[in-house]
Amino acid sequence: MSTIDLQALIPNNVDLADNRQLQRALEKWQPAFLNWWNEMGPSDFKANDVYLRTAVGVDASGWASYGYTPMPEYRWGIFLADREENRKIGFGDFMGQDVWQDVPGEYRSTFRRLIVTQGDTEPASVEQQRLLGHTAPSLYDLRNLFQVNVEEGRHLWAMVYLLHAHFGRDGREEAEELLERHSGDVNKPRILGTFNEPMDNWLSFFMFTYFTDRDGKFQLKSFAESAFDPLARTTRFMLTEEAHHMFVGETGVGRVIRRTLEVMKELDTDDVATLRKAGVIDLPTVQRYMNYWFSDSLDLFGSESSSNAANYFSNGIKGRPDEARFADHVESGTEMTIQVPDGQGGLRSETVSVRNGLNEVTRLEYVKDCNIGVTRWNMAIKRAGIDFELKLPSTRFRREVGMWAGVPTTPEGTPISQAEFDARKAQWLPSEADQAFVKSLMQRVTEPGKMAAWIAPPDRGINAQPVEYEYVKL
Ligand code: BYC
Ligand code: FE
Ligand code: FE
Repeated sequence: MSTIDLQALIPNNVDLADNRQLQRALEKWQPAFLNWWNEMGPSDFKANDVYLRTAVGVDASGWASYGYTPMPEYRWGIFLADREENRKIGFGDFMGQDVWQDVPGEYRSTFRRLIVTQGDTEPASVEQQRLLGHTAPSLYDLRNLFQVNVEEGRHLWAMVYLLHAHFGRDGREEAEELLERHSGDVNKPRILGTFNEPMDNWLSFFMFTYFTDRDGKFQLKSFAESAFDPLARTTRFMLTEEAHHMFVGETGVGRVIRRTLEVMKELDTDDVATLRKAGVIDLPTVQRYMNYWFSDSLDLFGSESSSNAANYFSNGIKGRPDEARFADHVESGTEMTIQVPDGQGGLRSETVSVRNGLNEVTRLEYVKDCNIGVTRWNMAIKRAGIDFELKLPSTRFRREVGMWAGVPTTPEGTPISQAEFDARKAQWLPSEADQAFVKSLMQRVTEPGKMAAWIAPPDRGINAQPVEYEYVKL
């Protein structure tokens, strides 16, 4: 097991104290990070005590400690999962060889770009969510928002550690730039599309943590297979934190639905205007927000056919999520079929090598995982005796990256004309009126245990505390 230094300026289990040069470089980056947190992180609430969990180790049982902390004093640390003795590369052309403790020169720029792309999303999400604290539907939710935010901050530290430790001066420059690009900034935007989308309401926050943090899960799982062992170990530990982010999303959307169902039964209606007047979010609107964030997140997997993806896999840089579950770990000469637009308003099948199709393989695994929560939400709707079913749209719907980019389709994935898409868009995606309505519900609730009228209380509190616990001391 690795030794854990919690007293250090930067808590870590990577023996930072033994590498003075690296330690100094990271200690120099630390004030820049804190400065970024203060300027671009959660707006206000800096002095408030928040009931947060902090990573203090990597043991499955006791990795987290809970307690009150003002966010700027959170102990952002560097934690890698324990090293696996004799770990071998599990896929691609170097399958079976020893994993790498350092980056081979020929893959340096590829690794750097991937680590920077991953790192960029972490602070980007904090920036996107910075104003949400002002409209939290409860103290419980406020705490969860801040928990997600500080952990995304730690995920940035995880990537910055790799950049500093393995990429020399280039890595240090990239680490600085990670604090200089900003979500939605016209001159210096974040790298990936979704992370520049504005977020001004909690329904979007829950959809984002359900769908977009889940892209994080799948990308991190792919990195957890990497031949570059420090990357694999870093991302393995990040995944333990990630689970909570998706929990916030799944239970958040679930609670919105539960509250709507209560009012639908109480008033015995599914009339949208009546429900909105009663202050809850009608199910068709939930569906439209789901369509929006799901399709946005699909783009994050890249193009259906990608020579980049083939290169990552062949060279052991990035595997498939849970690589061990696949039968063939080399995929040399194997093929798969993808659906592409035929350019005449229809679709046709195209054969590509599995290596080129890996983004699509990962995307389809992701869709399966997304469906688990949707099924649970539908079960609640069914139990309430209401005839309505939420449904993920086709992976062809509203894409901006890949083969289907810019091809208008119905949510079922049937290609249609732009004119038809524009005419029906308000049925499928949040309209301005939907957005204005959802935003109008966003009023903060600060009494412990109390919830805004549009969301049901959670089943239980955090870390065995009651729901009425004072999760944030305002
Ligand atoms: N937006 O060959 P292609 C998370 C670029 S979320 C803009 O298909 P590839 C989190 C692409 O870079 C997880 N550009 O792409 C969640 C390429 O550019 P170049 C984040 C895009 O390389 C919530 C070109 O288009 N982690 O952790 O096969 C809260 C051709 O594309 C986009 C990662 O993404 C896009 N959506 O795959 C907090 C992992 N998609 O090379 C955190 C690291 C593609 O032509 N990234 N492009 O200049 C990767 O593994 C890959 O870059 C991608 C793309 C999977 C994203
Ligand atoms: Fe993250
Ligand atoms: Fe996350």
